[in-house]
Amino acid sequence: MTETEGTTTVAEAPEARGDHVIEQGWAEYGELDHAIWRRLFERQSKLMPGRACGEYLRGLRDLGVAADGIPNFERLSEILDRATGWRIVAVPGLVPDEVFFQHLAERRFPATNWIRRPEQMDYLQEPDVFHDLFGHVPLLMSPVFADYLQAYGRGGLKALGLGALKNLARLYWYTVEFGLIKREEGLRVYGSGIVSSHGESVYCLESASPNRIAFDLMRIMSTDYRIDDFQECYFVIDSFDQLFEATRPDFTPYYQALEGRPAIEPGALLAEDRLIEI
Ligand code: HBI
Ligand code: FE
Repeated sequence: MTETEGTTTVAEAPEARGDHVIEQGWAEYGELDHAIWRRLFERQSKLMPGRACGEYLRGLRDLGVAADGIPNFERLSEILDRATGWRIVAVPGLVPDEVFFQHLAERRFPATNWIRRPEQMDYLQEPDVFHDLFGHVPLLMSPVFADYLQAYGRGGLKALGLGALKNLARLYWYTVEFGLIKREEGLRVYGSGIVSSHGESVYCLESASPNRIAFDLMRIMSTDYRIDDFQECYFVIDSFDQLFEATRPDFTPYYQALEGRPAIEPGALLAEDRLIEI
């Protein structure tokens, strides 16, 4: 059912509830949808060994996120639930912040149910089912990361209450979406925005142009980010435990300290930044 408000047409998903959850509509996917998934999956899977962290690779393997077509959320949720208590719910796209955080706080990952068009193979602004399933869901099989994302959801609800959403959204962006992690064998990717992007999976580890800065919570929560191009800086954690420990405390004093501080430009490099060499 579509209502037209003034000039814009607001497509109201008929079965959307207050939490914006809809049916995935797996049976409605056509051959083209599955063919786009297969192409994206094959191209990205080839890139991941040697680039994505071990927890991601094991999660992808254990989820059996099959190359043969868009997976069924219910089936994946059974596997995910057994591993870390998370489930996947279908949503029509980006949902309001408080709805998003509420889902995460209750271990539900909201995954978009549509897939990009052929002309969007290399880039699309809004997360589609490939970004959400291939990018986010495999790491949710890892207990420490699963705990972190639930803590992020709880923190988001609090940040909303304190008017500090911008600071917390930066943390999500520079960790969950574009985070790098240091390993014996070198830097590895854990960020979903990178893992689901063909170009950025290579760029983030090999290009000399972006800054790679050691994880620093206040620095990250002060730094703006771009949503329309490769990142100009990446933040590197030593371990998921480091990330989990750093974000365990109550953020209220952090938000107070950040109040009124000017944002740091994505490409800026500060004297106190500890640069990580590739
Ligand atoms: N909604 N479906 C969906 N997926 C997201 O990743 C998402 C969202 N709404 C808000 C949001 N992300 C971010 O703006 C918050 O992390 C701040
Ligand atoms: Fe995402």
